[in-house]
Amino acid sequence: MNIAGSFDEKLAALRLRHAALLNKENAIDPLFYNGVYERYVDPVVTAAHVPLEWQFDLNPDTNPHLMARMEMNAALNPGAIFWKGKYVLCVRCEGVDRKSFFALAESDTGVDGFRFQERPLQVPETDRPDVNLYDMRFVAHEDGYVYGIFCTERPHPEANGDVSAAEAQCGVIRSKDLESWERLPDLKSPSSQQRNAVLHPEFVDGRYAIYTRPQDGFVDAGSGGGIGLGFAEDMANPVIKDEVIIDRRAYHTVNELKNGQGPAPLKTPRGWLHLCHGVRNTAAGMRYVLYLLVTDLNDPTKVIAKPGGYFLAPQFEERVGDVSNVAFTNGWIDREDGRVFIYYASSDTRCHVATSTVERLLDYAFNTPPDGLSTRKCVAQRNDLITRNQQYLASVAKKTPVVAAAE
Ligand code: BGC
Ligand code: BMA
Repeated sequence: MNIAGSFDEKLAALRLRHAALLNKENAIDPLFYNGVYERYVDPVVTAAHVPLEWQFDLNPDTNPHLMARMEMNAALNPGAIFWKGKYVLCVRCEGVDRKSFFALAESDTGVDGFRFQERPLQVPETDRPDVNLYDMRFVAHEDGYVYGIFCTERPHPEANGDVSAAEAQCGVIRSKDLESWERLPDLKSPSSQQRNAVLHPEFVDGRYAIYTRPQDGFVDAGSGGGIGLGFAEDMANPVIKDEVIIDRRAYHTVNELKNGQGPAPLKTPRGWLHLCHGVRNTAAGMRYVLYLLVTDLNDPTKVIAKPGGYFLAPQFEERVGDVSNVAFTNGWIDREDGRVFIYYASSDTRCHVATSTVERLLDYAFNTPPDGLSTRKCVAQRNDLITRNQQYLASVAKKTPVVAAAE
């Protein structure tokens, strides 16, 4: 559709185009199959979904050319929660000025029709002003609050003139209605920087449990061993003293360089189901994929299932964007009927959904061979599968005489 003509004609055309995008029904991608989850044809939220009022000055006196005064660059890494009958995403919106902000978008179906609320969230500050906020994890905790745990970025206090030296910390807000938010002090943990912190939804031995990702530098996990779980007495002043690494990084796996907890884990009959991201380095830069693991219901520091390899990787156009070759997740929703809506972003640019069920995800988690950690072991695992298939197919063939099969 051409956007041309008078101010009013252009605005009408823009509104039509925007409405068509918001009303477009999504469909399961017919070309993708792995039995574990469905992918969808369209992303669920993109920069183009952001209301026109957030980007254009709609007054012809002050904006005669109907220019976008504050363009959007991307809509990515959404936190998610099911709230009052709606699927609610807390989208990381990013303006062309590289500043990210949070905005809630709601849908009735979880796979399409997402609409932003009237305004973005204005997150209250601590006494150390934030420069950039991103990657919200929403969790309804059993203490009665919905917590929003996110990354706050500021210039490094010892930057010494290096304008790219930054410090990442875990910011905390909480609410009872998703409307008014209280900012709590940033999490204090044994690590000098913190990104990808996530609150566990239940108390563990009477304490708050927080997934962490100890890291040496702003980008590098360095000697930080992997995803940690730390414990805090209260959230009004969250301080982690003891922390254990529950999922270690390993050589030549999908999380060799770094990893992090995605959204808060889901409680299932067989354990806490976790979705995580894993990063490896390549000549073309870092590659981010998602993987799954299960921890013990009574002891969430204990991993009881960890399928080998990635669960979801960016594919086709998902591989291209602002930061290419990235699949990242920090939100998913499980419904009472067992359906799971997995929200992920591709290449720091747009938000997608994949759908599955708790039953299928557990089947995947417990019946996928763990990473063999060497070519020899992986070939043995694949040969085992081939042998079992040959035996099974031979046994069915015996029961079904060839003549009958040919008829
Ligand atoms: C970006 C994040 C990124 C981080 C580490 C931040 O400045 O906003 O998207 O994950 O740097 O590279
Ligand atoms: C990180 C995250 C994400 C981002 C990813 C890839 O460290 O915190 O914000 O999607 O890098 O750039």
